[in-house]
Amino acid sequence: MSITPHDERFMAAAIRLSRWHLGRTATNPSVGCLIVRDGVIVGRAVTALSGRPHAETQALAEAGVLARGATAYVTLEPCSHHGKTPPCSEALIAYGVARVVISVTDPDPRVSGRGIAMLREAGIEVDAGVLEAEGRHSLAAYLTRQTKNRPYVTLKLAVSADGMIGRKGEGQVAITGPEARAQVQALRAETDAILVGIGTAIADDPLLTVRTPGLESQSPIRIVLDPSLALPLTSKLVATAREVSVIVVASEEMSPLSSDAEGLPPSALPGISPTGGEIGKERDPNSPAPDSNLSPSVNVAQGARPDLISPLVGEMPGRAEGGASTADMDSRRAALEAAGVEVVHCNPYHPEVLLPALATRGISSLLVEGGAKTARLFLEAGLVDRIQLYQAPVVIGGGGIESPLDATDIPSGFAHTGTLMFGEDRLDEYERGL
Ligand code: AOF
Ligand code: ZN
Repeated sequence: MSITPHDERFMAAAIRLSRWHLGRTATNPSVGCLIVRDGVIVGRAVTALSGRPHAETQALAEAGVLARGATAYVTLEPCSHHGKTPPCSEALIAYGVARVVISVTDPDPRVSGRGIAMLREAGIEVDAGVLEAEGRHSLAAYLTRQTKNRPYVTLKLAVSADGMIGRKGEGQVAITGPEARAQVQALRAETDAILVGIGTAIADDPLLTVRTPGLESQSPIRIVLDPSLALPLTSKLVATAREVSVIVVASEEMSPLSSDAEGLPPSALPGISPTGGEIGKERDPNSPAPDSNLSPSVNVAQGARPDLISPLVGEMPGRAEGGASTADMDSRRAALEAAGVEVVHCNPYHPEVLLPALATRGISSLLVEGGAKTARLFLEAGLVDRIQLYQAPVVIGGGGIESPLDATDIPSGFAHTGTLMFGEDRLDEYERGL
């Protein structure tokens, strides 16, 4: 049977449904499933919070006997593996579904075409690739982590009419209005982690949580690039670290492992990469990193390009990078950890090392929120997938901090994918292909 406009309409609805649990299904993708019989939806579901049960089994349970002879619309190929739950393909077969329409095939090596094969072998008609671009879009975080071993990175910038993102020495300056801020809260809620540089963490003292009523529990993990552990204990981030996780990414030189090793750089330690075994480690910083059970980030870390040394060095004027004594560092680390902050050691200036390490921890989507230097770091590394550029009518005037980009100098490779207005503010979105 060929694809009909009805198929596309139901798939569009399944994709919309899938977005309900975006960012709330752990490492599992948020998948939408509709069971349609004679043009009527008799079962619908999205992957459950935390990732299980999968969408299909719930939708089938709702449809019950009505699933026999029906068509299932699924945004991702039904799974074929016996994981924590039995395979969805088996369930679709058992319920007697006649046809399965799929948007995106699953790159998970345990599935990857086998789900479709199982269905076809059982005599079920399968059509894949329906609204594939839209489907891939809704699964961008999952697909990026699966296929690129890193999170999907969104860079959000709010720029004034005169091209500024803030004012020097003034902390948080309101650039966008309440409607745009509410939209950013919604974006945070569907994102696994949010990242800022230490300059922004100190200057703005941001909370980086979701405060929209009803969405408070969806705050992302908060990450600060903080080479020399300068995050003040009095900051809002540290004060709330026990409610919403905070990870501080410090230089490897600041690692207790590094100082234990009598001057050897961490990468020279046998079997221990600059990142592997560090970023995913348990809280005790004095425990030796295991040299077995290293995370997949090891290879990436060892292949790190040293030429990407950072424009971020100097983000903290007057603070000599690595100038603090070991004892000083140890006590700062201990104080941060006592406050509930997790300190990990990974070169904060090498996103191509940090991102795989975050993916290994199950982070599939990352929102880079500031400041200008951190934005440049990710842009220059070519590790931004989507740019959300808010342009506000506000004028900052003298003492402004220049935006790293505006609508006229979006890096090549990005396509303009839409414009929306939030009050007086204009949001332009640019994306690179997945
Ligand atoms: C589906 N429907 O709703 C989702 C699927 O750890 P497990 O056993 O839950 O398996 C995780 C994998 O299942 C994940 O990597 C992806 O391949 C698939 N997710 N599959 O049939 C769903 N969320
Ligand atoms: Zn499944």
